[in-house]
Amino acid sequence: MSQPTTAAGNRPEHLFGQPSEEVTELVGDLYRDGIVACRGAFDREWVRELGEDVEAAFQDALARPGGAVGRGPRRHYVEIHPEQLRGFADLVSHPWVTSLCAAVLGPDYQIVEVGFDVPLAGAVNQPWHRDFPMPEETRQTGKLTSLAFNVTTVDTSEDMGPFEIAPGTQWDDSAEFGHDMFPPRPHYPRYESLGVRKYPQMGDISARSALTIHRGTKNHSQKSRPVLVLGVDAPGAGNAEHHDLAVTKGYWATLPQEVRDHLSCPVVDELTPIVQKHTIEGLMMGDA
Ligand SMILES: O=C(O)CCC(=O)C(=O)O
Repeated sequence: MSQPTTAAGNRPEHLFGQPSEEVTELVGDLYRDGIVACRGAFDREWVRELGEDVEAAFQDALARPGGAVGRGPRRHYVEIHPEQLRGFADLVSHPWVTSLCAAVLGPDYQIVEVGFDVPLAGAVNQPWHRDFPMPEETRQTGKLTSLAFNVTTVDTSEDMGPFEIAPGTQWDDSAEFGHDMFPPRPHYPRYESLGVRKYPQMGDISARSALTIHRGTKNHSQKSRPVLVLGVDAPGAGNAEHHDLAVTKGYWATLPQEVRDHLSCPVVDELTPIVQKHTIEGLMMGDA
């Protein structure tokens, strides 16, 4: 059993436009670590509202067949439509989000996914994983073609089973990864030695490559730890086909042009609740 090799790129040679020094440094950190964060991007009141909207969407999804998908025991994932969140336009207009997307993915970046993970009390360690296989373009050129933003709706503490991520492993490449996403168990010591647990607080945003190897850990508390997921693609990255984002005509009319420019989803009379299709089969059983 051999350890993973590292793909071509871990330097941000693919910056779009002429970002400020601050954004250039941020992109450098993202290319190096596979994850970056913006502390206190929103106030707690904004996050409380987000938490209410996520909870309402979660209850709605649980009540519908196929409304929520398992991500392991006592863990759920739900994909939703943007207008289910009162704060959607604020989030996707936040300068930290827009400048990072533009610099990494280019000016025509596309929002392809809005959803949330809910690890409940009793959720167990997930297997180490990435969220999808490494795209051929990334393997060949070292260029990241998508970003996943996360916004916690609660203050994270150690007992809540924090998100754990192994910085730098977005470039790991191995024929031994199950489904090109799951490092086999003999690789675990590498991820355990690199792994960093994250304790985001209400108002923080993180951005990561979904390729950076990570896992949700065991929730020892009685609390759930809902976290919003915003998926953004470079043009042609292809993740939109795994998602069912749509907006109503009425909602579209309220959106500023700068937000519309990054939503290429259908504009419809009425929303259809999303039947989840982004299953990650290897996560269903949990790990330990
Ligand atoms: O626990 C988390 O915050 C993330 C869970 C996760 O990585 C997943 O379900 O794919």
